[in-house]
Amino acid sequence: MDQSQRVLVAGTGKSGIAAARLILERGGEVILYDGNEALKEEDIKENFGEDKKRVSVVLGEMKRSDLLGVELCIISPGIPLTSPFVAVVDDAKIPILGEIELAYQCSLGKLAAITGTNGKTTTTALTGEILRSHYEETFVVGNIGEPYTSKAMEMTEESVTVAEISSFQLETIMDFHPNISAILNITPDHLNRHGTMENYIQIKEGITLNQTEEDKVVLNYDDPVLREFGEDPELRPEVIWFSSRTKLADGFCMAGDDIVYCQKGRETVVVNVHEMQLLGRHNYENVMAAAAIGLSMGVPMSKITEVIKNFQPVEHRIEFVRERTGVRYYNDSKGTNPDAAIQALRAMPGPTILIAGGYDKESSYDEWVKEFEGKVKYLVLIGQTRDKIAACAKEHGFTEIMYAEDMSEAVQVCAVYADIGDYVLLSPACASWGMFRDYEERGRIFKECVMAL
Ligand code: UMA
Repeated sequence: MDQSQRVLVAGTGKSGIAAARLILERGGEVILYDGNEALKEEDIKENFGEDKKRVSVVLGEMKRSDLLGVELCIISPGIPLTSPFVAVVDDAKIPILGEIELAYQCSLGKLAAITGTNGKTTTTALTGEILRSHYEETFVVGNIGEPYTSKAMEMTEESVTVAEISSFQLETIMDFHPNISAILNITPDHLNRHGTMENYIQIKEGITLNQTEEDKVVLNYDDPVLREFGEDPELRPEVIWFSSRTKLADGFCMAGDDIVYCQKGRETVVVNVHEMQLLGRHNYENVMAAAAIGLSMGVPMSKITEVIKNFQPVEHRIEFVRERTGVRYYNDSKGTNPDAAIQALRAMPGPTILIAGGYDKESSYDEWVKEFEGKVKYLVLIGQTRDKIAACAKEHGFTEIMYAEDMSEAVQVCAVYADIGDYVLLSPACASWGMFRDYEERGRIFKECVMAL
Protein backbone atom coordinates (compact mmCIF):
# COMPACT_ATOMS: atom_id res chain seq x y z
CA MET A 1 0.00 0.00 0.00
CA ASP A 2 1.34 3.44 -0.96
CA GLN A 3 1.23 6.15 1.65
CA SER A 4 -1.42 8.87 1.29
CA GLN A 5 -3.61 6.59 -0.79
CA ARG A 6 -7.39 6.91 -0.63
CA VAL A 7 -8.54 3.51 0.48
CA LEU A 8 -12.00 2.02 0.71
CA VAL A 9 -12.31 -0.32 3.69
CA ALA A 10 -15.31 -2.64 3.55
CA GLY A 11 -16.83 -3.83 6.83
CA THR A 12 -16.77 -1.95 10.14
CA GLY A 13 -16.28 -4.97 12.40
CA LYS A 14 -12.97 -5.81 14.08
CA SER A 15 -11.04 -6.26 10.82
CA GLY A 16 -12.36 -3.12 9.11
CA ILE A 17 -11.63 -0.84 12.07
CA ALA A 18 -8.13 -2.29 12.53
CA ALA A 19 -7.37 -2.04 8.79
CA ALA A 20 -8.60 1.57 8.72
CA ARG A 21 -6.40 2.47 11.70
CA LEU A 22 -3.38 0.98 9.97
CA ILE A 23 -4.07 2.93 6.77
CA LEU A 24 -4.46 6.17 8.72
CA GLU A 25 -1.24 5.47 10.63
CA ARG A 26 0.54 5.18 7.30
CA GLY A 27 -0.81 8.55 6.18
CA GLY A 28 -3.69 7.36 4.00
CA GLU A 29 -7.30 8.46 3.82
CA VAL A 30 -10.14 6.05 4.52
CA ILE A 31 -13.67 5.59 3.28
CA LEU A 32 -15.33 3.02 5.52
CA TYR A 33 -18.20 1.10 4.01
CA ASP A 34 -20.71 -1.16 5.72
CA GLY A 35 -23.79 -2.80 4.25
CA ASN A 36 -25.64 -2.40 7.53
CA GLU A 37 -27.68 0.79 7.20
CA ALA A 38 -28.68 0.70 10.86
CA LEU A 39 -25.12 1.57 11.97
CA LYS A 40 -24.37 5.14 13.03
CA GLU A 41 -21.67 7.14 11.26
CA GLU A 42 -20.69 8.92 14.47
CA ASP A 43 -20.25 5.67 16.39
CA ILE A 44 -17.98 4.32 13.68
CA LYS A 45 -15.89 7.50 13.61
CA GLU A 46 -15.44 7.34 17.38
CA ASN A 47 -12.91 4.55 16.76
CA PHE A 48 -10.41 6.99 15.27
CA GLY A 49 -10.01 9.88 17.73
CA GLU A 50 -8.33 12.87 16.09
CA ASP A 51 -7.83 10.93 12.86
CA LYS A 52 -11.57 10.84 12.22
CA LYS A 53 -11.16 13.91 10.00
CA ARG A 54 -9.52 11.63 7.45
CA VAL A 55 -12.37 9.09 7.61
CA SER A 56 -15.66 9.18 5.74
CA VAL A 57 -18.41 6.58 6.07
CA VAL A 58 -20.79 5.06 3.53
CA LEU A 59 -23.60 2.84 4.81
CA GLY A 60 -26.09 0.69 2.91
CA GLU A 61 -25.80 0.74 -0.85
CA MET A 62 -22.47 1.63 -2.45
CA LYS A 63 -22.67 3.90 -5.48
CA ARG A 64 -20.04 4.39 -8.18
CA SER A 65 -19.83 8.09 -7.23
CA ASP A 66 -18.72 7.11 -3.68
CA LEU A 67 -15.57 5.68 -5.19
CA LEU A 68 -14.13 8.90 -6.59
CA GLY A 69 -10.36 8.92 -6.14
CA VAL A 70 -10.31 5.49 -4.46
CA GLU A 71 -7.24 3.49 -5.46
CA LEU A 72 -7.57 0.38 -3.34
CA CYS A 73 -10.24 -1.60 -1.49
CA ILE A 74 -9.56 -3.64 1.66
CA ILE A 75 -12.30 -6.14 2.38
CA SER A 76 -13.28 -7.77 5.70
CA PRO A 77 -13.43 -11.57 5.74
CA GLY A 78 -17.16 -11.76 6.48
CA ILE A 79 -18.09 -10.05 3.20
CA PRO A 80 -18.46 -12.55 0.36
CA LEU A 81 -16.97 -11.67 -3.02
CA THR A 82 -20.44 -12.21 -4.50
CA SER A 83 -21.80 -9.25 -2.55
CA PRO A 84 -23.34 -6.53 -4.82
CA PHE A 85 -20.94 -3.92 -3.43
CA VAL A 86 -17.99 -5.95 -4.77
CA ALA A 87 -19.45 -5.72 -8.30
CA VAL A 88 -19.50 -1.90 -8.02
CA VAL A 89 -15.85 -1.86 -6.91
CA ASP A 90 -14.85 -4.32 -9.64
CA ASP A 91 -16.66 -2.21 -12.19
CA ALA A 92 -14.55 0.79 -11.16
CA LYS A 93 -11.43 -1.40 -11.66
CA ILE A 94 -10.31 -0.88 -8.07
CA PRO A 95 -8.14 -3.74 -6.80
CA ILE A 96 -9.59 -5.64 -3.82
CA LEU A 97 -7.32 -7.10 -1.13
CA GLY A 98 -8.20 -8.86 2.10
CA GLU A 99 -7.42 -7.44 5.52
CA ILE A 100 -4.87 -10.26 5.94
CA GLU A 101 -3.06 -9.28 2.74
CA LEU A 102 -2.85 -5.63 3.85
CA ALA A 103 -1.44 -6.70 7.22
CA TYR A 104 1.07 -9.03 5.58
CA GLN A 105 2.31 -6.29 3.26
CA CYS A 106 2.85 -3.93 6.20
CA SER A 107 4.46 -6.44 8.56
CA LEU A 108 7.95 -7.76 9.28
CA GLY A 109 9.49 -10.84 10.86
CA LYS A 110 8.85 -14.56 10.58
CA LEU A 111 5.33 -15.78 9.97
CA ALA A 112 3.54 -19.06 10.70
CA ALA A 113 0.01 -19.39 9.33
CA ILE A 114 -2.50 -22.03 10.39
CA THR A 115 -5.67 -23.08 8.62
CA GLY A 116 -7.98 -26.11 8.63
CA THR A 117 -11.64 -26.80 9.29
CA ASN A 118 -11.29 -27.72 12.98
CA GLY A 119 -8.65 -27.11 15.62
CA LYS A 120 -7.27 -23.84 14.24
CA THR A 121 -7.80 -21.78 17.36
CA THR A 122 -6.31 -24.30 19.79
CA THR A 123 -3.32 -24.92 17.52
CA THR A 124 -2.73 -21.20 17.00
CA ALA A 125 -2.96 -20.42 20.72
CA LEU A 126 -0.60 -23.29 21.60
CA THR A 127 1.85 -22.35 18.85
CA GLY A 128 1.80 -18.80 20.20
CA GLU A 129 2.76 -20.05 23.67
CA ILE A 130 5.52 -22.24 22.23
CA LEU A 131 7.00 -19.32 20.27
CA ARG A 132 6.65 -17.03 23.29
CA SER A 133 8.77 -19.43 25.36
CA HIS A 134 11.71 -18.78 23.03
CA TYR A 135 11.26 -15.43 21.26
CA GLU A 136 11.18 -12.03 22.89
CA GLU A 137 8.35 -10.76 20.73
CA THR A 138 5.54 -13.02 19.56
CA PHE A 139 2.25 -11.95 17.99
CA VAL A 140 -0.86 -14.15 17.82
CA VAL A 141 -3.33 -12.77 15.30
CA GLY A 142 -6.05 -13.46 12.73
CA ASN A 143 -9.29 -15.40 12.94
CA ILE A 144 -8.53 -16.18 16.60
CA GLY A 145 -9.95 -12.71 17.31
CA GLU A 146 -7.07 -10.20 17.11
CA PRO A 147 -7.03 -8.68 13.61
CA TYR A 148 -3.65 -9.09 11.91
CA THR A 149 -3.74 -5.40 10.88
CA SER A 150 -4.00 -4.32 14.54
CA LYS A 151 -0.48 -5.63 15.23
CA ALA A 152 1.25 -5.34 11.83
CA MET A 153 2.96 -2.03 12.56
CA GLU A 154 4.45 -3.34 15.83
CA MET A 155 6.17 -6.26 14.11
CA THR A 156 9.94 -6.14 13.57
CA GLU A 157 12.55 -8.21 11.71
CA GLU A 158 13.14 -10.06 14.98
CA SER A 159 9.52 -10.69 15.96
CA VAL A 160 7.59 -13.85 15.13
CA THR A 161 3.92 -14.07 14.30
CA VAL A 162 1.44 -16.92 14.29
CA ALA A 163 -1.77 -16.24 12.41
CA GLU A 164 -5.00 -18.25 12.39
CA ILE A 165 -6.29 -17.93 8.86
CA SER A 166 -9.84 -18.86 7.84
CA SER A 167 -10.99 -19.81 4.36
CA PHE A 168 -12.78 -16.44 4.22
CA GLN A 169 -9.44 -14.72 4.74
CA LEU A 170 -7.58 -16.91 2.26
CA GLU A 171 -9.98 -15.95 -0.53
CA THR A 172 -8.42 -12.50 -0.86
CA ILE A 173 -4.69 -13.02 -0.42
CA MET A 174 -2.18 -12.09 -3.11
CA ASP A 175 1.47 -12.01 -1.91
CA PHE A 176 0.73 -13.52 1.54
CA HIS A 177 3.72 -15.76 2.17
CA PRO A 178 4.16 -17.59 5.48
CA ASN A 179 7.57 -19.15 6.24
CA ILE A 180 5.68 -22.08 7.64
CA SER A 181 2.05 -22.97 7.02
CA ALA A 182 -0.18 -25.68 8.45
CA ILE A 183 -3.40 -27.22 7.13
CA LEU A 184 -4.87 -29.29 9.95
CA ASN A 185 -7.76 -31.03 8.19
CA ILE A 186 -10.37 -30.33 5.52
CA THR A 187 -13.99 -31.45 6.00
CA PRO A 188 -17.15 -29.82 4.60
CA ASP A 189 -17.83 -26.37 6.09
CA HIS A 190 -18.90 -22.93 4.90
CA LEU A 191 -20.17 -24.46 1.64
CA ASN A 192 -22.92 -21.82 1.52
CA ARG A 193 -20.13 -19.31 0.89
CA HIS A 194 -17.59 -21.31 -1.11
CA GLY A 195 -20.07 -23.21 -3.29
CA THR A 196 -18.38 -26.57 -3.78
CA MET A 197 -16.04 -28.73 -1.72
CA GLU A 198 -13.48 -28.48 -4.54
CA ASN A 199 -13.50 -24.72 -4.24
CA TYR A 200 -13.22 -24.85 -0.44
CA ILE A 201 -10.25 -27.26 -0.69
CA GLN A 202 -8.53 -25.06 -3.26
CA ILE A 203 -8.94 -21.99 -1.06
CA LYS A 204 -7.54 -23.78 2.02
CA GLU A 205 -4.58 -25.19 0.06
CA GLY A 206 -3.99 -21.63 -1.20
CA ILE A 207 -2.20 -20.90 2.09
CA THR A 208 0.90 -22.38 0.35
CA LEU A 209 0.41 -20.33 -2.85
CA ASN A 210 3.52 -18.16 -2.48
CA GLN A 211 5.66 -20.58 -0.49
CA THR A 212 8.97 -21.73 -1.96
CA GLU A 213 11.40 -24.63 -1.45
CA GLU A 214 12.83 -22.75 1.53
CA ASP A 215 9.49 -22.83 3.35
CA LYS A 216 7.61 -25.58 5.13
CA VAL A 217 4.05 -26.82 5.25
CA VAL A 218 2.69 -28.97 8.09
CA LEU A 219 0.04 -31.43 6.89
CA ASN A 220 -2.24 -34.10 8.37
CA TYR A 221 -1.19 -37.48 6.95
CA ASP A 222 -4.53 -39.05 7.92
CA ASP A 223 -6.59 -36.60 5.88
CA PRO A 224 -7.00 -38.06 2.37
CA VAL A 225 -7.27 -34.64 0.70
CA LEU A 226 -4.13 -33.37 2.42
CA ARG A 227 -2.22 -36.61 1.82
CA GLU A 228 -2.76 -36.21 -1.91
CA PHE A 229 -1.84 -32.54 -1.73
CA GLY A 230 1.36 -33.21 0.22
CA GLU A 231 2.44 -36.01 -2.11
CA ASP A 232 2.07 -33.85 -5.22
CA PRO A 233 5.63 -33.42 -6.64
CA GLU A 234 4.72 -29.90 -7.76
CA LEU A 235 4.19 -28.70 -4.18
CA ARG A 236 7.11 -26.37 -3.43
CA PRO A 237 7.47 -26.13 0.37
CA GLU A 238 8.96 -29.03 2.32
CA VAL A 239 6.21 -31.14 3.90
CA ILE A 240 6.22 -32.02 7.62
CA TRP A 241 3.65 -34.74 8.22
CA PHE A 242 1.76 -35.47 11.41
CA SER A 243 -0.51 -38.41 12.12
CA SER A 244 -2.45 -39.68 15.13
CA ARG A 245 -3.22 -43.01 13.41
CA THR A 246 -0.18 -44.05 11.40
CA LYS A 247 3.41 -44.66 12.47
CA LEU A 248 5.61 -42.36 10.39
CA ALA A 249 9.34 -42.72 9.71
CA ASP A 250 9.56 -38.93 9.42
CA GLY A 251 7.24 -36.53 11.17
CA PHE A 252 5.09 -36.37 14.29
CA CYS A 253 3.04 -39.40 15.35
CA MET A 254 2.01 -41.62 18.28
CA ALA A 255 4.08 -44.32 19.98
CA GLY A 256 1.68 -45.80 22.52
CA ASP A 257 0.61 -42.87 24.70
CA ASP A 258 3.57 -40.73 23.65
CA ILE A 259 3.52 -38.09 20.96
CA VAL A 260 6.87 -38.55 19.24
CA TYR A 261 8.96 -36.82 16.60
CA CYS A 262 10.60 -39.22 14.15
CA GLN A 263 13.58 -38.51 11.94
CA LYS A 264 14.53 -41.36 9.64
CA GLY A 265 12.89 -43.69 12.16
CA ARG A 266 14.72 -42.23 15.21
CA GLU A 267 12.21 -41.25 17.86
CA THR A 268 12.23 -38.29 20.25
CA VAL A 269 9.40 -38.11 22.79
CA VAL A 270 7.57 -34.79 22.63
CA VAL A 271 5.11 -35.47 25.45
CA ASN A 272 3.11 -38.24 27.07
CA VAL A 273 -0.58 -37.53 26.46
CA HIS A 274 -1.42 -38.12 30.14
CA GLU A 275 0.80 -35.17 31.04
CA MET A 276 -1.28 -32.77 28.94
CA GLN A 277 -4.41 -30.81 29.91
CA LEU A 278 -5.76 -31.17 26.36
CA LEU A 279 -7.97 -34.20 25.82
CA GLY A 280 -8.88 -36.24 22.76
CA ARG A 281 -7.24 -37.51 19.59
CA HIS A 282 -8.08 -34.34 17.67
CA ASN A 283 -6.10 -32.43 20.30
CA TYR A 284 -3.10 -34.77 19.90
CA GLU A 285 -3.13 -33.70 16.25
CA ASN A 286 -3.29 -30.02 17.22
CA VAL A 287 -0.33 -30.56 19.56
CA MET A 288 1.66 -32.30 16.82
CA ALA A 289 1.05 -29.43 14.39
CA ALA A 290 2.01 -26.80 16.99
CA ALA A 291 5.17 -28.75 17.93
CA ALA A 292 6.10 -29.08 14.25
CA ILE A 293 5.79 -25.33 13.76
CA GLY A 294 7.70 -24.58 16.97
CA LEU A 295 10.55 -26.90 16.06
CA SER A 296 10.76 -25.50 12.52
CA MET A 297 10.98 -22.02 13.96
CA GLY A 298 13.93 -23.00 16.11
CA VAL A 299 12.33 -23.63 19.50
CA PRO A 300 14.20 -26.37 21.40
CA MET A 301 12.17 -29.53 22.04
CA SER A 302 12.57 -29.22 25.83
CA LYS A 303 10.77 -25.86 25.79
CA ILE A 304 8.06 -27.20 23.48
CA THR A 305 7.40 -30.11 25.86
CA GLU A 306 7.18 -27.80 28.85
CA VAL A 307 4.68 -25.49 27.17
CA ILE A 308 2.48 -28.36 25.95
CA LYS A 309 2.31 -29.81 29.46
CA ASN A 310 1.18 -26.50 30.94
CA PHE A 311 -1.12 -25.39 28.14
CA GLN A 312 -4.72 -24.96 29.27
CA PRO A 313 -7.47 -25.61 26.71
CA VAL A 314 -8.90 -22.54 25.03
CA GLU A 315 -12.00 -21.40 26.94
CA HIS A 316 -15.20 -23.33 26.10
CA ARG A 317 -13.38 -26.10 24.19
CA ILE A 318 -13.32 -29.20 26.39
CA GLU A 319 -12.24 -26.89 29.19
CA PHE A 320 -11.75 -28.48 32.61
CA VAL A 321 -13.82 -26.60 35.18
CA ARG A 322 -13.36 -28.43 38.49
CA GLU A 323 -13.37 -31.74 40.31
CA ARG A 324 -16.00 -32.10 43.02
CA THR A 325 -16.59 -35.27 45.07
CA GLY A 326 -14.65 -37.33 42.54
CA VAL A 327 -16.62 -35.98 39.55
CA ARG A 328 -14.83 -33.97 36.85
CA TYR A 329 -16.76 -31.18 35.08
CA TYR A 330 -15.92 -30.05 31.52
CA ASN A 331 -17.18 -27.06 29.54
CA ASP A 332 -17.43 -27.59 25.77
CA SER A 333 -19.95 -24.86 25.02
CA LYS A 334 -18.14 -24.39 21.67
CA GLY A 335 -19.54 -27.81 20.72
CA THR A 336 -22.22 -26.07 18.68
CA ASN A 337 -22.71 -28.83 16.11
CA PRO A 338 -22.91 -32.64 16.30
CA ASP A 339 -19.41 -33.12 14.83
CA ALA A 340 -17.76 -30.96 17.45
CA ALA A 341 -19.84 -32.64 20.19
CA ILE A 342 -18.65 -36.07 19.01
CA GLN A 343 -15.02 -34.98 19.46
CA ALA A 344 -15.73 -33.79 23.00
CA LEU A 345 -17.56 -36.96 23.98
CA ARG A 346 -14.76 -39.13 22.60
CA ALA A 347 -12.32 -37.10 24.69
CA MET A 348 -14.04 -38.03 27.98
CA PRO A 349 -12.06 -40.90 29.50
CA GLY A 350 -14.96 -42.45 31.47
CA PRO A 351 -18.73 -42.60 32.10
CA THR A 352 -20.26 -39.25 31.21
CA ILE A 353 -23.37 -37.30 32.08
CA LEU A 354 -23.98 -35.09 29.09
CA ILE A 355 -25.78 -31.74 29.03
CA ALA A 356 -26.97 -30.93 25.52
CA GLY A 357 -29.61 -29.16 23.46
CA GLY A 358 -30.21 -25.59 22.40
CA TYR A 359 -31.16 -23.75 19.22
CA ASP A 360 -32.33 -25.81 16.24
CA LYS A 361 -29.95 -25.51 13.25
CA GLU A 362 -31.71 -28.40 11.50
CA SER A 363 -28.73 -30.66 12.21
CA SER A 364 -28.96 -34.43 12.06
CA TYR A 365 -28.21 -35.94 15.50
CA ASP A 366 -27.92 -39.62 14.51
CA GLU A 367 -24.13 -39.92 14.27
CA TRP A 368 -23.68 -38.11 17.58
CA VAL A 369 -26.31 -40.19 19.41
CA LYS A 370 -24.67 -43.40 18.13
CA GLU A 371 -21.58 -42.38 20.12
CA PHE A 372 -23.54 -42.46 23.40
CA GLU A 373 -23.40 -46.23 23.78
CA GLY A 374 -21.12 -47.35 26.59
CA LYS A 375 -20.11 -43.73 27.34
CA VAL A 376 -23.14 -41.58 28.22
CA LYS A 377 -24.88 -42.56 31.49
CA TYR A 378 -27.51 -39.86 31.40
CA LEU A 379 -28.47 -37.22 28.88
CA VAL A 380 -29.73 -33.95 30.39
CA LEU A 381 -31.51 -31.84 27.78
CA ILE A 382 -32.15 -28.10 27.69
CA GLY A 383 -33.49 -25.70 25.04
CA GLN A 384 -35.57 -25.78 21.89
CA THR A 385 -34.14 -29.04 20.53
CA ARG A 386 -34.96 -31.12 23.64
CA ASP A 387 -37.79 -33.14 22.08
CA LYS A 388 -36.01 -33.64 18.78
CA ILE A 389 -32.83 -34.94 20.45
CA ALA A 390 -34.82 -37.10 22.88
CA ALA A 391 -36.76 -38.66 19.99
CA CYS A 392 -33.55 -39.34 18.07
CA ALA A 393 -31.87 -40.87 21.15
CA LYS A 394 -34.84 -43.18 21.78
CA GLU A 395 -34.81 -44.30 18.15
CA HIS A 396 -31.24 -45.44 18.74
CA GLY A 397 -32.22 -47.23 21.96
CA PHE A 398 -30.93 -44.63 24.45
CA THR A 399 -33.54 -43.87 27.13
CA GLU A 400 -31.67 -42.39 30.13
CA ILE A 401 -32.94 -38.90 29.37
CA MET A 402 -33.85 -36.03 31.68
CA TYR A 403 -35.14 -32.53 30.94
CA ALA A 404 -34.00 -29.35 32.71
CA GLU A 405 -35.50 -25.87 32.44
CA ASP A 406 -32.22 -23.97 32.62
CA MET A 407 -28.48 -24.44 33.05
CA SER A 408 -28.60 -24.24 36.83
CA GLU A 409 -31.13 -27.06 37.04
CA ALA A 410 -29.17 -29.11 34.49
CA VAL A 411 -25.96 -28.83 36.51
CA GLN A 412 -27.76 -29.72 39.75
CA VAL A 413 -29.31 -32.81 38.16
CA CYS A 414 -25.84 -33.90 37.01
CA ALA A 415 -24.39 -33.40 40.49
CA VAL A 416 -27.10 -35.57 42.01
CA TYR A 417 -26.77 -38.43 39.50
CA ALA A 418 -22.97 -38.48 39.11
CA ASP A 419 -20.89 -41.12 40.90
CA ILE A 420 -17.20 -40.97 41.82
CA GLY A 421 -15.13 -41.31 38.64
CA ASP A 422 -17.85 -39.89 36.37
CA TYR A 423 -17.50 -36.94 34.02
CA VAL A 424 -20.05 -34.17 33.52
CA LEU A 425 -19.79 -32.59 30.10
CA LEU A 426 -21.61 -29.60 28.62
CA SER A 427 -21.32 -30.15 24.86
CA PRO A 428 -24.68 -29.13 23.44
CA ALA A 429 -24.34 -30.04 19.70
CA CYS A 430 -26.54 -26.99 19.15
CA ALA A 431 -26.19 -23.23 18.96
CA SER A 432 -26.92 -21.26 22.11
CA TRP A 433 -29.44 -18.72 20.76
CA GLY A 434 -32.79 -18.62 22.47
CA MET A 435 -31.38 -19.28 25.94
CA PHE A 436 -28.07 -17.37 25.79
CA ARG A 437 -26.53 -14.49 23.85
CA ASP A 438 -23.78 -16.70 22.44
CA TYR A 439 -21.80 -19.85 23.20
CA GLU A 440 -19.45 -17.86 25.43
CA GLU A 441 -22.26 -16.73 27.71
CA ARG A 442 -23.59 -20.29 27.84
CA GLY A 443 -20.16 -21.60 28.83
CA ARG A 444 -19.63 -18.92 31.46
CA ILE A 445 -23.02 -19.61 33.06
CA PHE A 446 -22.29 -23.35 33.07
CA LYS A 447 -19.00 -22.70 34.86
CA GLU A 448 -20.68 -20.41 37.39
CA CYS A 449 -23.28 -23.10 38.14
CA VAL A 450 -20.56 -25.74 38.53
CA MET A 451 -18.50 -23.52 40.83
CA ALA A 452 -21.62 -22.78 42.91
CA LEU A 453 -22.27 -26.49 43.63
N1 UMA B 1 -20.79 -6.81 6.39
C1 UMA B 1 -21.18 -6.14 5.24
N2 UMA B 1 -21.60 -6.88 4.17
C2 UMA B 1 -21.67 -8.25 4.21
C3 UMA B 1 -21.25 -8.92 5.39
C4 UMA B 1 -20.82 -8.16 6.46
O1 UMA B 1 -21.12 -4.92 5.17
O2 UMA B 1 -22.03 -8.87 3.21
C5 UMA B 1 -20.34 -6.02 7.53
C6 UMA B 1 -21.21 -6.23 8.77
O3 UMA B 1 -22.33 -5.37 8.76
C7 UMA B 1 -20.25 -5.92 9.91
C8 UMA B 1 -18.87 -6.23 9.31
O4 UMA B 1 -19.05 -6.43 7.91
O5 UMA B 1 -20.30 -4.57 10.32
C9 UMA B 1 -18.34 -7.48 9.95
O6 UMA B 1 -17.16 -7.92 9.31
P1 UMA B 1 -16.70 -9.42 9.47
O7 UMA B 1 -17.88 -10.33 9.34
O8 UMA B 1 -15.55 -9.66 8.56
O9 UMA B 1 -16.30 -9.54 11.02
P2 UMA B 1 -15.08 -8.96 11.87
O10 UMA B 1 -15.64 -8.39 13.12
O11 UMA B 1 -14.19 -8.12 11.07
O12 UMA B 1 -14.38 -10.35 12.30
C10 UMA B 1 -13.55 -11.04 11.37
C11 UMA B 1 -13.84 -12.56 11.46
N3 UMA B 1 -15.23 -12.79 11.12
C12 UMA B 1 -15.58 -13.55 10.06
O13 UMA B 1 -14.80 -14.06 9.31
C13 UMA B 1 -17.06 -13.74 9.83
C14 UMA B 1 -13.54 -13.07 12.86
O14 UMA B 1 -13.68 -14.51 12.86
C15 UMA B 1 -12.08 -12.74 13.23
O15 UMA B 1 -11.86 -13.12 14.56
C16 UMA B 1 -11.83 -11.24 13.05
O16 UMA B 1 -12.19 -10.83 11.71
C17 UMA B 1 -10.35 -10.88 13.28
O17 UMA B 1 -9.53 -11.43 12.29
C18 UMA B 1 -14.85 -15.02 13.50
C19 UMA B 1 -15.50 -16.12 12.65
O18 UMA B 1 -16.65 -16.45 12.88
C20 UMA B 1 -14.46 -15.66 14.85
N4 UMA B 1 -14.78 -16.70 11.67
C21 UMA B 1 -15.28 -17.81 10.87
C22 UMA B 1 -15.10 -19.13 11.59
O19 UMA B 1 -14.21 -19.23 12.44
O20 UMA B 1 -15.83 -20.09 11.23
C23 UMA B 1 -14.55 -17.83 9.53
